[in-house]
Amino acid sequence: MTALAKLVPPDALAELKAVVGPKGWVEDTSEMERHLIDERRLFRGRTPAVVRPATTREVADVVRICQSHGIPLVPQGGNTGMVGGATPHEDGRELLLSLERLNRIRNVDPLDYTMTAEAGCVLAKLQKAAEDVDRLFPLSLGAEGSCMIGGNLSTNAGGIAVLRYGNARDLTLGLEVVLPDGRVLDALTALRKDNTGYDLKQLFIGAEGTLGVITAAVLKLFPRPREVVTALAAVPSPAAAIALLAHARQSSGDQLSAFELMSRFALELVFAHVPGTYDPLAKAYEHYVLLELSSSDAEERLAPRLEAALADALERGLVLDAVVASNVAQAKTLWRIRESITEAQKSDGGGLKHDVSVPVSRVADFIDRASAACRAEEPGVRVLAFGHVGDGNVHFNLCRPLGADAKAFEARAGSFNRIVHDIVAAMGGSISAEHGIGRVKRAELAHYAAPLELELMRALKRTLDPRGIMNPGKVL
Ligand code: FAD
Ligand code: 2HG
Ligand code: ZN
Repeated sequence: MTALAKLVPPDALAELKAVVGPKGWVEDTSEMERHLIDERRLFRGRTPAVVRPATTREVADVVRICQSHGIPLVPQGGNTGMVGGATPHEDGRELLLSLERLNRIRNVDPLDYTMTAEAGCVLAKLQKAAEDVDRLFPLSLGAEGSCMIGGNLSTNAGGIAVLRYGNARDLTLGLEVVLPDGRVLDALTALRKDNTGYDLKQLFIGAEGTLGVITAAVLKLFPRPREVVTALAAVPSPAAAIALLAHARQSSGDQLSAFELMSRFALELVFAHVPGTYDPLAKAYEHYVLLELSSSDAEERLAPRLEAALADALERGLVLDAVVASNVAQAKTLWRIRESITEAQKSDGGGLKHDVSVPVSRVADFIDRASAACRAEEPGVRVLAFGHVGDGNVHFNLCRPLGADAKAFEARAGSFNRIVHDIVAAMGGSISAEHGIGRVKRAELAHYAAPLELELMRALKRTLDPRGIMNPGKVL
């Protein structure tokens, strides 16, 4: 008996193939390959087939058929997730549900400042569609050329613009969801205010495909920035970076739109592994901040404002040196350094990731304590701490000691997790600020979440998905 026949009875197979047609059904192993390895290459999953529905109706029919036969499904968007949530398990007992053909922009409404897009739309395409009508869709992350809005919403993605615009949840007005029994929850409202009972869409945002399949969303748009100014500032310490954050917020007329911390080690990894990147400052410093001001008013004159704020910070000892980008190309060069850190760590051989958040005021203390504790555990460990510190979100990543075996180092994830996450928990922080739980952090969620929280999460899962077909073994 084939793996497919073991999972899908013949009548269900015929029904599924009839629903999605030949373009929507993939069994060829080489074609399936790109769906089966996660972004970090932590998992290599198996599945007998990838199902690729092209409409909400098709998604609903696929889910209904699978539910009635008890066939588990793993939804997948751009497969850029960091926690293995979109990868099927190794036993091949799940179908992979790719949303990539469900990729129409249904409507862009500049008057309402909204856009209605299907789950498989690539994020960069949505940013462009908003720009085409002189609006901004502000969700922005390094993977924007390949991640999809359904995946962004299912992970409640953050990124570099959360400081001004909020995360994916904050950018969502309405949602269309196929429930685990195949019914379609049509909550595609563009309303800014709607207090008619429970806000059901929130259940599915950040649920990582465990409660249903997001098929479309109504997203918020904003005025398009016409004046943007970007700077890289060398700072003496993470504590100085946080003081600079408070200063820049106040002195910029509330125009601060991004504030990212990077260490010298992060920059060096990028310069070593990412062609075309180079140090924009003459001297090397231990810590850097990439900051950006933006305004929809073209006459705002943000550059002199930022220069004045940086000069003031220099006098106060919060900044050691800085470069303000004088054109768009220079700004892109600065952002490229920041956005390439993930790729650089991957080229260095991977390592461990802790996507954590603490109150903004405790970021520096967290980095100091976690770095010292990890170095005490393993003196040669290379700490790669960077991230969206304007939101209190640190990517506290670890690279193996030089010369050490990559797999052996990864195998120590459990001990490093405990060290880092205990410090986070003691500071009232979160063990997953933006990447989610997926498969990688399941045990960590079970360890750190309050029993009542876990009980409520399990009750929701049982109520919506009693047969457990939606992305089993993820999150809970
Ligand atoms: P996938 O990886 O395909 O799926 C993610 C999860 O959502 C899985 O559990 C999957 O089952 C589920 N899912 C996908 N689509 C649906 C759907 N339609 N309905 C229900 N469930 C679904 N993340 C951030 O938050 N901030 C960042 O700054 C950031 N930067 C990144 C930079 C790089 C270079 C990379 C590689 C990743 C980055 N990420 C970041 C992580 C990742 O890009 C985001 O989590 C992204 O939102 C995932 O989208 P995706 O379409 O690739 O989802
Ligand atoms: C980022 O902010 C992403 O660049 C990825 O969230 C972080 O690689 C990481 O750990
Ligand atoms: Zn991030």
